[in-house]
Amino acid sequence: CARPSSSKKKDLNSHITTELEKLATTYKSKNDTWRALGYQKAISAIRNYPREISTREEALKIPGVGARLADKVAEIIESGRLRKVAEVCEGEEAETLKLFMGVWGAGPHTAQAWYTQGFRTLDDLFTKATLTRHQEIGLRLYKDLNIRIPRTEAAEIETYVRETALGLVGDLKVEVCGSYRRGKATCGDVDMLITHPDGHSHENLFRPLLSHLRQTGFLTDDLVCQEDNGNQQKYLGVCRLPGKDRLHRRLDIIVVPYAEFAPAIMYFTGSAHFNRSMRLLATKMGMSLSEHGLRVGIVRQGREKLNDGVLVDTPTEESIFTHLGLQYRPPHDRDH
Ligand code: DCP
Ligand code: MG
Ligand code: MN
Repeated sequence: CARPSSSKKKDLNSHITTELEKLATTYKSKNDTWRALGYQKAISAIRNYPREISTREEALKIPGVGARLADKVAEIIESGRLRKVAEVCEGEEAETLKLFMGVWGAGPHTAQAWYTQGFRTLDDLFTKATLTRHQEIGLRLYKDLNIRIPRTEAAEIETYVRETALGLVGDLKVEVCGSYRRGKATCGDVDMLITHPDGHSHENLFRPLLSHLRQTGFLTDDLVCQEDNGNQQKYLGVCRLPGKDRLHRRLDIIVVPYAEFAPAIMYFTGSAHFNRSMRLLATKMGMSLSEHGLRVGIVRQGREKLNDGVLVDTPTEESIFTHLGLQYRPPHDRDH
């Protein structure tokens, strides 16, 4: 779906999309990007379909659903499941790739390479694989990092970071974005965005904040510390709240200038799929949307931008939707 739909629809065909998702995920982990993308497109189309699909013919009429996919839809409608899922997703190779993809820093390519080298368990990776620094952290903390974070704990992490930040610079604006802001019950990580309404006081925060959080032992491992991303500073790492029995949790922090607050919070709230749709729509309208801002009057040749266009003032997320001719969608309505 190129155009983000303006209101949330009930997912009437989740029994179908759930089965197809399993295939898409497995193909992705097998690096069969082409096939994974085909399924992903069909899944989006089926999700946006406003009625419960009851026949093969009906499925076939949905754009993005071809004959072979319609057969699969029919099989799910009739039997509630897909035999191909067992075939493709439940073999030894698929299970091993899934296991290896759980290592932070390992994508489908690496997982496949490890499998080809004969590794089958995490212990094989520990003892025999050549690991990058990220993968070493991902493997050491494998168990913790593969457990999702309950909302309540994400809120505790937020409070911890917020209070540390406010101890350094007053009147900061601190927001948790990502799946948390979209209202999910559990989160893969905590995504925090920090800015300062005066337009410049955010500049002195990034390094002192990180060194404070390290000193207290809250940050346990650094993954990425990126300062050259235009005016935005980005930290990806691992934290752990003080106290007994706490798990290591993934934490992302971005610090942005106030002028970029709206495009940044929109980007960082996601979902990734929603962001892709919004950027695609902007492109079709001769604009360009990023976490830094919305630009109009972009001339393109194929995919290449021939000019920088003109930055428009976007003080709020609402204003970005308006510029794109869309109705506002609150965060909990931005999953697709
Ligand atoms: N993002 C994006 N494209 C990516 C990665 C991220 O647009 N390739 C944006 C949208 C995401 C946001 O950044 O919602 C945060 O990224 P996360 O990976 O933390 O994703 P979520 O918070 O949405 O989900 P999770 O619960 O898995 O963390
Ligand atoms: Mg997240
Ligand atoms: Mn994140």
